[in-house]
Amino acid sequence: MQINNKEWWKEVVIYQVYPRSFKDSNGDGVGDLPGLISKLDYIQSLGIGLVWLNPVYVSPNDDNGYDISNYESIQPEFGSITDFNALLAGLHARGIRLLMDLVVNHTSDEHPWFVESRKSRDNPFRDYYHWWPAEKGIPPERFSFFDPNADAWRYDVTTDSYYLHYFSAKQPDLNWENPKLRQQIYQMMRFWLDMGIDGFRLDAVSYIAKDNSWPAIPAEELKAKYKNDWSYFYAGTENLHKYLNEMNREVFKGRDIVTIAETPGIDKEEALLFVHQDRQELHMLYHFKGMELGYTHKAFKQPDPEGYKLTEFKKIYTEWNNVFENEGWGTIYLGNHDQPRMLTRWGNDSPEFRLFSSKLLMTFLLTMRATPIFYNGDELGMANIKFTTIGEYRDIETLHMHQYLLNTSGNTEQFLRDQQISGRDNARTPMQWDATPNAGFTTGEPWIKVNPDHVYINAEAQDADENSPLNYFRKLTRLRNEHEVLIYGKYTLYDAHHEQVYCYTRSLDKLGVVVILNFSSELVHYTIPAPIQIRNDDPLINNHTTLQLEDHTLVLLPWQSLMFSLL
Ligand code: ISL
Ligand code: CA
Repeated sequence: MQINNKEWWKEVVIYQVYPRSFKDSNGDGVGDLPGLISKLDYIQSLGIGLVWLNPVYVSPNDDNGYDISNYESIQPEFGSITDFNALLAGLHARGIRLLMDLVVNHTSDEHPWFVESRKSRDNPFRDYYHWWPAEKGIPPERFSFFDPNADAWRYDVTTDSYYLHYFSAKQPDLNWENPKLRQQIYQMMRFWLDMGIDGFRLDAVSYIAKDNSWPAIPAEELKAKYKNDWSYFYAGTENLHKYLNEMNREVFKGRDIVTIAETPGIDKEEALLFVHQDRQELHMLYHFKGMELGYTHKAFKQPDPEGYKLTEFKKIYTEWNNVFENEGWGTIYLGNHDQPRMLTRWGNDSPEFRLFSSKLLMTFLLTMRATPIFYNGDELGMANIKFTTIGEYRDIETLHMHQYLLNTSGNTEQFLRDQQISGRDNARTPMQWDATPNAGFTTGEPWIKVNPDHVYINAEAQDADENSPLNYFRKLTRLRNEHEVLIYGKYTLYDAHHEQVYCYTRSLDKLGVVVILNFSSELVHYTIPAPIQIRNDDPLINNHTTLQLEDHTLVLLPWQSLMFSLL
C-alpha cells in the first residue's frame, strides 16, 4: 500500500488539556496558564505533538468557558495574553503545536453583540442571533441541552421575543445566516492565527447553520431527544458546508494549520463532506457514534447495566476506519471533557484491573489508523470520581438536568446513579500530580473535588515506576512516532464476532503488526487467525509481564494487550 498525502497532523498524537483542572499556580483553586506552563516538560515527556487547549477566552463561566464574552482576550483567572504567548512559545520550543478551542455556535449572553441584540428589534446587532417575535405565538419546539425546562427558546421581555439557545440560556446561538456576523468571526479567527497558533478545534460546529424557517419537528423525533443525535432540524443544512467552505477561503487558505470539527449528530455517510481533501473545508472531525454505545437511550445518558458490546464497538470503529480508508482522515478518542473517564466507561476501574485496562485502552487508541485525541489524566489511568450528591457537581449539564427532573417529577435518584458513570464532571476533577492532599494541583481549595484515589494514582509515583500506565503511554507514543505502519498502515479487522477479543492488523508495504486486545476481565483462550503469521513470540507491546502462547493459541490474561510484528 502506498501512502497518499502525508501530513504532520496525521502523524501526531493530540493531548487535550483542560486548563481549569490541570495546574493551579496561585492557590485560588483554579488551574491557569502559568500552572500549565510549569508542566510543559511533563507534556513534552509524553511524546505528543499537538495540544488542544479547552477555551481560555473571557467568559462568565456558565459552561466553563464555552460561553465567551470576549473572543480576543484571556480569562483573567487563567492569566493574561502575555502568559498565553509564553505558553505558545514554550510549546513551540518543545516541538509541540497548539490548537485553540473555537466556540462559534453561540456566545455568552454577556457578549457585547448579545447585549446590543436584545436591546431593541431594530438594533444593528439584532440579527446576530435568532429571535422569534412573541406575536407569532410560541416558537416551534426545540430541545436545549442545558435548560431546566429543556426548552431552547427563552422569552426576553425587553423586545417581547424569544431567542434560541441550544445550550444554556446564557449561551444564545449565533445567526450564521448573517454574512456580517460570519465576517466578524473570520476576523477573530485570523487574529489568533496571526498570533501563531496552529489551528482550531471547532466546538459543536455541526449546529452552526440553521433552517431559519423553523419547521416543526415530528413528534417521533422529539421523543428521541435524549439520543444526542440531532437531525436536520438542529444541524446540518446545506448552508453549513457553504459556510465552512467560506471559512476555509477567508481564514485557512495558505496557512500550515489544522482544524478539527466536533460534529455531534453527524453520520459516517456525511463525514467526507466536512473533511474530504478536495472540498476545502476542514481537516478532521470527531464523531459521537462510539460515545452512544452502552447507553439505554431511555433517560439522559443512562448507562446500560449490561455495559457495551465489544462486537458493536468493533463495528463502529471499523466502519469509521473504512470511511477514511482512501479519502480524508479520521480521529479517534475514548474520552474528553464531555465524557466520563475512559477507564470507567470502557475499561474496568476496580483495583484489580484498572492498570491493565487503562493500558489496553491506550494501546487501542494509539494503534488505530486515525489521529488519536488523548485526554489529560488518562495517561495515569484516572477514574471517575462518582459523586454521591448533587452538591458536589459543578457541571451545568448535570445541574440543569437534575433541575429538569425535579420540575417534571422525574427520577433524580436514578439520574444521580447514572451520572456516576456518565457525568461530565468525572473527567474534570483535578489532574493528579502527587500524593499530597490536593494532589499537587493547588495549595488552596480546588474548584471541584480531587479524586481521593490520587494517593496511589498520580504522576509522581508513576514517573518512578517503569511499569506504570504513564510510562506505558510514553512507550506507545514512541512506537507510534517511530513506526510509520502504525500511522498510515492499512487496518484489517479479524474475528469481528468475537465477544471478548479485538484483533486487527496494520500493514504498510512489507511491514505489518497485529494488535490483540482482551477487552474482558477474564482469561480467554484465543487462537490467532490463520492468515496472520507473527514473526516471533517476542511482543512489541505487552501490558502484562507474562505471555502464554502455544501453537498459535494465546491464553490472554484479563485486559491483556499485545502487539507482534508480522512475518
Ligand atoms: O455532552 C454533550 C451534551 O450531552 C454533547 O452533546 C455536547 O454538549 C456537544 O457535543 C457540544 O459540546 C461542546 O459544546 C458545549 C460544551 O458544553 C461542551 O463542553 C463542548 O465540548 C457547549 O458549548
Ligand atoms: Ca489559579
